Amino acid sequence: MTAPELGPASQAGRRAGRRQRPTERPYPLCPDGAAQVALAATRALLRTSTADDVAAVVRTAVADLGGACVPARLEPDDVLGVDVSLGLSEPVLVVADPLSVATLELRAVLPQLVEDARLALHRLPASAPMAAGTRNAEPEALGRYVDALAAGDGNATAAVVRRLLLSGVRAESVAEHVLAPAQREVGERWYAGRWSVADEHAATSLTEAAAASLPLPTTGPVVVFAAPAEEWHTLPGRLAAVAAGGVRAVVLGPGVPAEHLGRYLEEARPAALALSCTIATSLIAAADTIAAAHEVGVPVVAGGRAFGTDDARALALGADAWAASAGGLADLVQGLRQRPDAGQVPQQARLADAVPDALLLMALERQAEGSDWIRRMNPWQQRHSVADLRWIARHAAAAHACRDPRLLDELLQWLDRLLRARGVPAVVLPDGSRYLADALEAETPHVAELLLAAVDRLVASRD
Ligand code: B12
Repeated sequence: MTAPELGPASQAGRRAGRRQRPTERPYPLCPDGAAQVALAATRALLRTSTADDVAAVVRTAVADLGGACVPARLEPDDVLGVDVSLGLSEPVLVVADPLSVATLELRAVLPQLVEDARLALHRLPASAPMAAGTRNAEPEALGRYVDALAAGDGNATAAVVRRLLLSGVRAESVAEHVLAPAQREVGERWYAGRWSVADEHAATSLTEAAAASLPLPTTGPVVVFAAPAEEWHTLPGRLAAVAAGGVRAVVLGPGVPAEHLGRYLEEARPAALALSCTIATSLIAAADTIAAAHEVGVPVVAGGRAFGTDDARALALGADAWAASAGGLADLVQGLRQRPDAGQVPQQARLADAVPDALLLMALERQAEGSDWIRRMNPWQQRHSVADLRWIARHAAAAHACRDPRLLDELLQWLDRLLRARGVPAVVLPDGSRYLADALEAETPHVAELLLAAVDRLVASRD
């Protein structure tokens, strides 16, 4: 039998360039017998205080029983079919001579040993190894996490996160490379009609728990993470906060009314407000939030999906800076000053944002005159159509406020794919949007004009 390959923990330790413990035995040498080795290993597991310790006990026990640990990717022969990586590294298999007593003993002892090691990992204090995190999550971790989400297995999602942290992965990387892309995948599955709203909620609740288990950065200037009123997407802000190394992050969670946030900021006096916006219908409220922060002298960095891919929307709404991700926030916040020329939300944008039901119903009735499909809708579908029209009007309002017509293009493309995937005829969206623009014309001509131009672009893009 050859000498054992590097075990999982020492691989992780080397990659991270972390301090290596001396290679002392984690328990005394046992004279003979698998039962003695198993007992000594279990006792040693009870004394472990780090993930490296746990992995070392397993590795030593495997060696004492006459086996060796080999990374599965090396496709070793004579494997016993047990992964002893404990999720701390890539899969690691145990090999032993199939004609030896070692194989019999390992078969008898290994399952319980691995189970005991898992329990030992579970009771380790989360904080110490987290603080030592220095490396990024491997891409496979995302796959493991999404599989656990899809299975609705909260123990498994928690275990993936915990093992990543225990193996020295930075909390920032767990947020940015595992939880955030996993949630985007959740959104894709719902959007494509593969997952119901209930499936999405079930998965999201597991990620909310996982995100809450990640430590927030605590050293540096205080940055308050908040969302404007009506914004329910709290995860983006929380994950951004976890990833914002070099600041002391305070997370307020779901949308806060501008006036209340202003009062809070006046007391807290943070270096900056990090404003997170995911849906464009909360952008006008975001402008109010920015104004409230400015009133008490707090500069604002805007971020999140709704602000798009450059600083145009953020600056038009009065923010002092925009960032695509929270990684560079600490530098950005240093010396961040309130801009003197913060913008105003145009009156027409406010009117269209608060579009009355009567106007939406009028647009739908006019559309029904020329469309059998709309006339045959049941009351539930009608309510949905009115909601869709409101959604479009509010995006047009936000596009006007941000002086960014791309915002409407994104919305119409998104709705077009969504409605078509759910069997709605292709003509319904452009027709409905045009009737809506007609209805908006009298009070909010700029908004109506923006909408009509965007519908033309949508139709042209289909040809
Ligand atoms: C989970 C979820 C929800 C949950 C939110 C739960 C929660 N606790 O957050 C609930 C069920 C409440 C929800 C509701 C809705 N949702 Co939703 N939701 C999602 C989903 C699946 C995941 C959100 C998420 O966490 N994303 C992952 C985050 C981490 O990524 P991120 O947003 O890019 O954020 C990163 C960066 O942008 C940055 N960042 C974020 N904020 C900030 C701030 C600063 C200052 C900085 C520097 C950086 C930064 O850091 C983050 C971490 O990397 C998304 C899909 C998606 N693609 O995101 C849909 C999604 C956002 N939702 C969508 C929709 C339509 C809705 C609803 C309108 C549905 C409905 N009909 O009711 C409502 C709106 C409710 C409201 N008023 O806000 C659409 C939006 C489409 C559009 N055109 O705008 C999406 C894209 C789904 C889809 N595929 O179509 N949703």
